[in-house]
Amino acid sequence: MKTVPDHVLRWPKGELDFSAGCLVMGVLNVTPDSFSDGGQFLDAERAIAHGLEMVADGAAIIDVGGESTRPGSESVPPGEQIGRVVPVIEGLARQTNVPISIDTCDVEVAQAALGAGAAIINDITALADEGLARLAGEAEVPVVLMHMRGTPATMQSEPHYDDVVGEVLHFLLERARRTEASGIPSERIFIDPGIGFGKTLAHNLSLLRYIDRFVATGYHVLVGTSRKRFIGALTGREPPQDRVFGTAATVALSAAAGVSVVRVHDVGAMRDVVRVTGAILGS
Ligand code: HH2
Repeated sequence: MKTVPDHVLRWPKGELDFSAGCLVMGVLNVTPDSFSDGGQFLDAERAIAHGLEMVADGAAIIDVGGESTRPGSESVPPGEQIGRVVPVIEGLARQTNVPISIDTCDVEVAQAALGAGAAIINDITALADEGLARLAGEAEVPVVLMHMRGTPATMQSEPHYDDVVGEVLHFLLERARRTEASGIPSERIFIDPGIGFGKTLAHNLSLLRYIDRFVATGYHVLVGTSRKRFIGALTGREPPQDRVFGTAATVALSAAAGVSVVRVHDVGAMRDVVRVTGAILGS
């Protein structure tokens, strides 16, 4: 087992201070069709304004994406993703020092985003493309490795695991070690169980129930539950914007288990949740 991650993570393009506990990553989808905020921030000026609002609300990272990965979604060509995200990243990078992550599995998109000022790569395919691992190593940026079963188009068709926690953990550890072997130091690697990506309600609940096993690996852990469908299934809440309190339960438990970052839409509310949780824990 590894040691607990250091409190301040520094790299050439940014830093993250974990000394007060769990940090909040704000979601900024520059897409017409994301499950929760699709179409709201396709206009670059509106997206930048929303990003800055999330910074003011306490976001420690802004996660910019140009492609929806909701269940059933189809991929968007790299050129189109670049056209959506680059102006937004440039605008945000000019106006805030908060690190910006690019949510992509495409090398071309990641390269353009890093050029525009992004400082973290968030990859839902856990660097399946080794070119992306090389790029992250050369750019010396942290990476988020997320677990997914299948692709967004197919992932929710009867996902099956014998031991979901063990299998997801095994996959992420294997990818994290491969990423370290490609030259990215362990403290810059975040692992993420990929809530809702090829998982049933029961799978999502098991992964959250045993999230401490992910934390025990010593890698930083990132969890993205915000407004997701499983919360709707548990609460009967529709539309996704009505799932804030359900999200809060997952955020409090994640923070209490030692998760480093929660990826959320409702930044101000979830910042309060992690603050109070952290204070109770004494961090
Ligand atoms: N979830 C989504 C997208 N990217 N990245 C990480 N690391 N972890 C996640 O859980 C995660 C993610 C899906 O949520 P959202 O971006 O709100 O929706 P959409 O994919 O429809 O744009």
